[in-house]
Amino acid sequence: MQIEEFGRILQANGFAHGAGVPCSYFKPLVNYMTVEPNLDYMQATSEGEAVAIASGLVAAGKPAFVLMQNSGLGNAVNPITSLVYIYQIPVALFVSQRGQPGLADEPQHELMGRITKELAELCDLRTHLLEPSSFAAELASAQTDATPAAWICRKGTLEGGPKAPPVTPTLRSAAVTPGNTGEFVPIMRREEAVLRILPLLNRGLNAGQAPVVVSTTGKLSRELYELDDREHDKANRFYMVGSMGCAAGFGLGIARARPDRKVLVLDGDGAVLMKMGTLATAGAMGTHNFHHVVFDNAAYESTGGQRTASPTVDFATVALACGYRMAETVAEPDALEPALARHLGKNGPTLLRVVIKTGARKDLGRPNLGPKGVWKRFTQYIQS
Ligand SMILES: Cc1ncc(C[n+]2csc(CCOP(=O)(O)OP(=O)(O)O)c2C)c(N)n1
Ligand SMILES: [Mg+2]
Repeated sequence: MQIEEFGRILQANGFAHGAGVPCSYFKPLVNYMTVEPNLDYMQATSEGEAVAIASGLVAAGKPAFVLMQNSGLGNAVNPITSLVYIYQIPVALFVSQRGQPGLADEPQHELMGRITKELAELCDLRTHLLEPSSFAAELASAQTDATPAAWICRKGTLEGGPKAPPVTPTLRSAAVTPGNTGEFVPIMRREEAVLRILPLLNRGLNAGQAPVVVSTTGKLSRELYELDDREHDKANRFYMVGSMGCAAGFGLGIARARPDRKVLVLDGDGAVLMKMGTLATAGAMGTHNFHHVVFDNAAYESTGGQRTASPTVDFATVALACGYRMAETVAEPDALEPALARHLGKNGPTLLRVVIKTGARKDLGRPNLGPKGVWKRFTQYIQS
């Protein structure tokens, strides 16, 4: 299939955005996108992150596709099963088939080459072989049915296109210093910290000017919901369940789709460590409306308080080293809200690390909207 035809079908179905990790089978497409101004492509650090970014774009009303080698389907299984599946997000996944049975290939592709189609089907993706004769109709019907779908791309299916223009990047090596340094002693529990930033989450809500808030899986989302959503409907909230580590990628997708809105991701140390590559993606994209807060209790608290690697990881320094424009750490209760207000007032990406104690209420509830309810309320809010 000539790449111009493939690109034409994507655009005819409203696709202007994609994210992914390359495979040599997609070289024609990635090259083509470097010269095709109507297709915006984000280089992700993992296929799971690409799925999260594409999901954020779709949530904000922009059809989005993902490119991945079939080896990366393994990296994406969790976001597919616990993000795409539960909300039935109609992302379009293009999965190359290295190790296709009958073709000589490297040993690392053999097993995945054999199970690619079955694995995609097991993940409840509507699965097709990419063929020039049927692709346009299949893509159109997946979009009409709002169904997540995967196309398996075999060697040579996509062809033609331009050569990639030569790039000579300048690589950066620089000492970075966060807005503040030192040792920080945890004082607040997570719920108190969340309570203190609520006014900033809600400011301008009725005028459509509040930040769009994405919160990570676990007790943080449950606390945020209990504090002011259960009783007072807050449509600007997306509570992620599962897809650990994907809140930032999802927020980046929304931020890309809606440059006019501030996106605030409330994350956990364990979740950030799981997909720390997303800090690099955020820095590389330089997304001006992306603001990241990491509630750092040095623990996987939601699963019982097991220790994370965070005491030796300064997320503020890591974020700056990844290209964030501003990063600092806060532990003092009275300093938290002013610090976040300062971040929201600056161009992103910014990162605020909030040092907290472990501990949560015993009777913590769960959003009674359910995932589908959260999705419906949130997408209506952001797309209106
Ligand atoms: C891929 C995946 N692995 C493990 C889990 C189980 N899990 C749910 S929440 C959580 C801890 C998250 O830790 P952190 O982000 O630091 O948040 P905290 O609970 O400390 O607020 C874990 C391990 C999961 N949901 N998904
Ligand atoms: Mg934690």
